[in-house]
Amino acid sequence: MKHSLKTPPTRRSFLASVGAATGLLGLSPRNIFAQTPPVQTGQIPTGTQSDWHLNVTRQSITIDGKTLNAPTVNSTVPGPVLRMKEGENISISVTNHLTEETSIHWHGLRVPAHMDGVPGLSFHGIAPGETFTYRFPLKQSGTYWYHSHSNMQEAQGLVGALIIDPATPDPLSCERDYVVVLGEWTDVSPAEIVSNLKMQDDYYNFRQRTTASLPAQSQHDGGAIPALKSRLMWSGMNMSATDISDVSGVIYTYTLNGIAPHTGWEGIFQAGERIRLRFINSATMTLFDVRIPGLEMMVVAADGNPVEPVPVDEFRIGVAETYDIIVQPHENRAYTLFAQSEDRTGYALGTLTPHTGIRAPIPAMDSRPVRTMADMGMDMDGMDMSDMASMPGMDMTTHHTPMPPHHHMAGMKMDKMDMSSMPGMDMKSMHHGHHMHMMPGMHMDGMGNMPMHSMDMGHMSMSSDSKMQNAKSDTPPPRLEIDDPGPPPINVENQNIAAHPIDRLNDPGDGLAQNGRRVLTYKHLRALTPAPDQRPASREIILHLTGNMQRYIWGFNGRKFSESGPIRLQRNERIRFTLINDTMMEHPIHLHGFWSELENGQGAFNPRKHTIISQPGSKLSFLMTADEPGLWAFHCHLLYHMDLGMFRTVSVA
Ligand SMILES: [Cu+2]
Repeated sequence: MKHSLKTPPTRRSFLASVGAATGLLGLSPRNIFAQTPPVQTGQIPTGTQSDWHLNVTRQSITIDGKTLNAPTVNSTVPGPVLRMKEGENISISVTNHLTEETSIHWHGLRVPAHMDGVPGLSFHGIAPGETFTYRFPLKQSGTYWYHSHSNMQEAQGLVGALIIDPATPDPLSCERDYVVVLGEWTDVSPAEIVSNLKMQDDYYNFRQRTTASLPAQSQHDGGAIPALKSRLMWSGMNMSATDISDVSGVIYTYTLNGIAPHTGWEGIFQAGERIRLRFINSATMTLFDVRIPGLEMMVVAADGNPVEPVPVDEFRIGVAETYDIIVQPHENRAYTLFAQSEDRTGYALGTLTPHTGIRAPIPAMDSRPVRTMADMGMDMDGMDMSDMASMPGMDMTTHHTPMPPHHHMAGMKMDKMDMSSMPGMDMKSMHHGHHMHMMPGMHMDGMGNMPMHSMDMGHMSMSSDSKMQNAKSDTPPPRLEIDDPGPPPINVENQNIAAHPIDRLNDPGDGLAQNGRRVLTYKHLRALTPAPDQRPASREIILHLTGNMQRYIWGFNGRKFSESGPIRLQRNERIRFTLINDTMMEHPIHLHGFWSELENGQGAFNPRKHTIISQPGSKLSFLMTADEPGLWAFHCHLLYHMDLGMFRTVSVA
C-alpha cells in the first residue's frame, strides 16, 4: 500500500540539541534579553506607544515537549503585543542578534514600500548585529500582526500581534479585550518539512481513504459503484481527495497565544461582560475553523476593518487573516475556544472563564473534509444529478439572497451559461433525471428566484459587474483592458486547469457547509464605510493559481516566481485582480501595501482585506488602487507555497 512506505518523521536527536542550546544560552551574552519582562499572552498593553525597540534573538523555547532554538522578538513566541494609535508617527527599532539576516513585515499596514520589510524589494533586510528603524505614519486602525519575511523565521515563531487604536473613540470598546494568536509549533525544521513535501506531497497526510473506509463511503456516495468510480477518478488524477493540508497535526502542535491545547490559554471574564477577541492566524500552513460552543460570535472586523456585525457560530480563518469578534457570555461558567485545523488533525484551544483553572467540555473534532469535483473546477456535464448533492453549496436552503434588481434575466444567452458553475442551485426543485447539459433552451419562467449573483459572469457576454452597473447610467463604460494570458499550459509546473471555476464566496469552505452551524462566508462581509476610491477598474489582471502537488511546485499562471517578472501598475491606477484557483487547495493570497476590496456584491461597501482565501476551483476578484509607489510582494501566505514559487512582485510607478 502506498502509505505503508511512509514513516513518521522522527524527532531525532533533539534532546541532545536542547542541552547544547541551553548550555550556550547560559554563557552567551544573548541572555541579557532574559531580563525582558515576560509578556502575558493575549493581554493587550494598557496604553499605546509610538516608540518601540525590539530585539530579535534566538531563544530555547519548549512548547508541548518540542524544543526549538527559535527566532523570537523580545524572547517570546509569539512576540509582544504592540499597541499603537492611529495618526501617530511610529518608530520601531529592530536589532538583529541572530547570525543570519532578519526582517519584520507589518502585515496589513499601509506603509511606504521601503518600510514594508520584505528583503530584496525596497528594503535590504536587517543584517546580523544591525539595527534598522522602521518609521511610518499610522493611517489605519484595527487588529494586525507582524512577522519575519526572512529565512522561514516566521515558521519558527517570529510573529506577533499589532493593535492600532482608532484616532477617535472606539465604538466597539468592550469590558474585555484579548488577542488570540493562532499558530503551530514543531521541532521539525522548515527545510526538512519542505524536503519531505518535495519527496512526497502527502508525506504528512496519514489518513487517506483506504479499502477499510469503502463501505462508509459507499453509503455516502449511494452505492459501491459510484464510490469506486469516485476513487478511480481521483487515482487517475494522481491526487488524494483527503489531502487537505500539506502539513498536519502529525508534526504540528496547534497553539493559541503560544500555548498548547493540553495547557490551554485562559481569558478571564465576568458574566454579562462584552468580550472582544482579536483572532490572528499566524500559522505557517494551517487554516483554522473557530467556534466557542454555547456562545454566539458577532464578527465585527475583518483584516482590521470594521464590518457590519454578522452573528455566527463558526468562522474559518485563513493563514494571515484576522477577525475581531464580540461575545457576551451571560452565564458564570467556562467556555471553550475551539480552533480545529482544517484537516481535523488537531486543534488549538483556549478557555474563557470567570475563575482561573475552570475548563469547559472540549467538542469532538468534525470529520475531515473530502475534496469534491467542484474543488477541481471540473465540468459537471453528463454527471448524474444524484452526484451533485455532495457538491459544496448545492443546497439552496441556506442561501436566500434575492436577485439584485439590476440583474435581469432577459437578454442573457442561456446557451452560453454554464449551469454547473452555479453554486447554490436547488437541484431538488428540478426534475430528477435532467442532466446539466439539457439546460440550454429551458424556459426562463422556470428559473424563479435563481441567485444571479452566484452565476459565473465570465461565461456571459457581460463580463463584469462594472459593465452592468454602467449600463444603467449615461456615462460611457470605462475602457476595461483585460490582461489575460489565458489558461496556463499543463506541464511540469502545472497539473490542472479549472475548466469551470465557480464563485464560492457564499461557500464557507470545504468541510463547513451544512454542518448545522451558522458559518461565516465572504459573502456576509460588508464594510461599515464606503471605499474611498469608487472608480471602476480600468484594467483587469487575470491570474491562475497553479501548482504541481507531486513535485511541490507552486506558482501563478503556471510559472514560479523565478520565471516571472513584476506585475506593472501605474500610480493611482484602479485595478481588478481576478484569481482563478486551478489547484485543489485553498490559497490565502496577500497583496502587500494596499487594500484588496473583495468584490462580494456589496458594491461601495465591498470589504477591504489584506488577505483573501481563494477556494479550490473558484474564481473571485478584488479591486485595488495603486496609490503607493514601489515594489511590493504579492503571494500565497502558506509559507511553503510562497517559498516554492507562489510569489509575484507588483511594481507601482
Ligand atoms: Cu498557497
